Amino acid sequence: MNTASSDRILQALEKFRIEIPSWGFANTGTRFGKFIQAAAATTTEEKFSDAGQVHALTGTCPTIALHVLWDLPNGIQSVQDIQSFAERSGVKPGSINPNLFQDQEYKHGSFGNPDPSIRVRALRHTRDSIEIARKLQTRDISLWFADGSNYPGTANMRQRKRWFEELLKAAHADLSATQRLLVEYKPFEPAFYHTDVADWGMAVLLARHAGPQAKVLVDTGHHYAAQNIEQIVAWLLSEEMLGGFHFNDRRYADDDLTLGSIDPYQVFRIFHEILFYEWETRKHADIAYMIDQSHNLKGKIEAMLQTVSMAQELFAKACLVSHAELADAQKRSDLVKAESFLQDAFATDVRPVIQEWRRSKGVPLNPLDAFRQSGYLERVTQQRSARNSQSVSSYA
Ligand code: RM4
Ligand code: MN
Ligand code: MN
Repeated sequence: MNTASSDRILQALEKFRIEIPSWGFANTGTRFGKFIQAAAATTTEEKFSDAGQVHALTGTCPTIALHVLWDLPNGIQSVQDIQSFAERSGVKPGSINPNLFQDQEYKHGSFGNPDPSIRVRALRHTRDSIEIARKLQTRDISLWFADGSNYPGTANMRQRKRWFEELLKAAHADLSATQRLLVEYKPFEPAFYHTDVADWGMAVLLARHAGPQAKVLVDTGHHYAAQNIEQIVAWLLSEEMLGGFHFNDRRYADDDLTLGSIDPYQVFRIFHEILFYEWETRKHADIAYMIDQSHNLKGKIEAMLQTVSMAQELFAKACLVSHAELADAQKRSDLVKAESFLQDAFATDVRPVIQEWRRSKGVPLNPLDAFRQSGYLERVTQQRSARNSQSVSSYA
């Protein structure tokens, strides 16, 4: 690789940050059961500690996404605890995720629930979450709704859309100038007939209706199998509606597998669309890169380290595409040449440059090896195993 290319990667890595989810360090499972890991985090403090390890070893993950119900059990009263965990662990709170799906009251939905008192409750929780984000000085409030129905004829879809419009607008009115609402979509699960915010088009309409600080969040696992996600990304960029990502990989549905484990080329193509947009428009795409994975078989910290390295690699590869040459080949409809710019970039081994960057940052050249040698896992396994053997109940 020539110096210009490696400089490009080094510069890009300097700006590349990815947020890790607190729930990725806790015990999780499938709907058939949960396999407990002796080293899993059972308290928010432990989740911060594990996230701190990932950041210390990669230099790339300074923030941790929080789920209000799981990490701030006393709502706004828990803010002080979060602040002290953040100080101790060296990672700051990141996006705040209200939980509008787990309480029994949300059985028939939250913002789309036909019972007005449940809708009021859901809005109150969202407003509290905005307040929590303000107190923690974090920018994004990330909304995912499980709302939907299982059988035809059981829900008034148009009415529910109106309730979503109304409540998202009310939530938006609470934002301070620098905050954002991110609206995530998902085609199915847990509802299996209709989901209220099922795709990016619905998310865009709702976000636009809510106000200028509402944007769309793309969870890469929330699409039908053959969908062209990078085209969705390109459209959202062109509409200035792309707010962030929940990265993970999938084979069948919302599998939450390790990023790039199934289809690394797709993640590369997503990064490419973003960088191509930035080159063409000379604008900075202000996107929150976040991971949404919770592993029930792989070691949680190891899986996170693997993910962060993969994200860096795929982002670095995407940086190698020569935009001017690509645009020229596209103009001339030189299909083979145009495609080869992507293929060549994807085929390049960028790992030596990533190691060079790590050396310059004083972080280990191989974060996974360094983690295995650090003794952290053995230490927490000893400290946490007794508690983990008893905790089989909560999701995260
Ligand atoms: C959903 C969605 C949300 C996440 C929950 C746990 O499928 O991806 O972003 O918060 O799972
Ligand atoms: Mn998600
Ligand atoms: Mn998901």
